[in-house]
Amino acid sequence: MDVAVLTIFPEMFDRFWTHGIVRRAIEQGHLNGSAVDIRAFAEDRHKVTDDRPYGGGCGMVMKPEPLAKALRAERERMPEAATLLMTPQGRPFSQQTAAELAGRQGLIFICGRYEGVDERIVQQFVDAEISIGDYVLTGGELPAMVVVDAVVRLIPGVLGGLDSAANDSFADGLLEHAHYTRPRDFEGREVPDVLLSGNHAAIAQWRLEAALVRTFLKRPDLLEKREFTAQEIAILKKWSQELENLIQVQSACRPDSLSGH
Ligand code: 9D3
Repeated sequence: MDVAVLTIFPEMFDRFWTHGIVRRAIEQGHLNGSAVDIRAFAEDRHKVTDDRPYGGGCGMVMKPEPLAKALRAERERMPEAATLLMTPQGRPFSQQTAAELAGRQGLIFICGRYEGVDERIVQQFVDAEISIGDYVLTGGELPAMVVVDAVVRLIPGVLGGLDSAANDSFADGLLEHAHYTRPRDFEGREVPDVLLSGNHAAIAQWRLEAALVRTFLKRPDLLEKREFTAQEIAILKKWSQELENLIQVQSACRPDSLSGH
C-alpha cells in the first residue's frame, strides 16, 4: 500500500515510519509511506500556506493552491489512491473503517492545521472526511498516524501468525481476556491455575468467559450490538443460574425467610 501524508509538519512522521510494525511493513515491502511538505508547493517567496478567512473572524485557513499542487503531484504518482481529510467534522474512525481502508491500493491524507482547509479543496479532491473522536486536537497529524497505524496492521502479511488481525478483540466485538506471563507468583498475586493446566479446551473456555465478563463490566455497549454464539449463550445461562442460586441461598439465610418476604 502507498501512503502519502500531506502536512506542514512532515518531521512529525520521521519517528513514526521507523518503529515497530509500521517499520517492518515498510521493510517487507507491504507499505511505502511518506510525509509530503505542503509548504514545498507554495510558490511565493515566504512559502505561505495559510491566509485570513473571508468574512472575517479569528484564526487562519489553509490556502487552496499549495494543497492542490501537492494533491495533484501525489495523485499522479498513485492514481488509485483515496484522498482522506483528517478533520473534527469527519466520520468517526472505527475498526470497520480501518478494514475498509486496508483494501485500498493507496491513501493520501490531508492533515489540517489552523481552523481547517479551504472548502473548495474538500469539494474537488476529498473522498472521505475522518475524525478520530470527539475531542479537540491542534491538527490532523496525530489522527493520520492513528489511522495509518490501524490500517497497516490489517494489510495481509504485515502481522505474522503471532498476533493475527483475525484474533483482534474488536474484530469479533469482545474485549480481550486478561494476559499473564512469568513469574507465576508476582508479589503475592498468582496466575489463574487453568492457564498452567495444559488443558487447551479448558483454557479456551476460560478465555472466552474472561472476555465476556470483562466486556460486560467495562463495555456493556459492545454486547448490545452483538450476536452471541451458542457457546457464549451457554456461558451467560450458566452465570444466570449461578446468580439465581446465590439469591436463593441469601434469602434462605435471612432471619425472616419463613415469613413470606
Ligand atoms: C478552534 C478551532 N475549532 C473550533 C472548535 C475547530 C477546530 C479546527 C481544527 C478544532 C480542531 C482542529 C484540529 N483538529 C484536527 O485537525 C483533527 C481532529 C481533532 O481535533 N479531533 C479528532 N479528530 C481529528 S482529525 C483532525
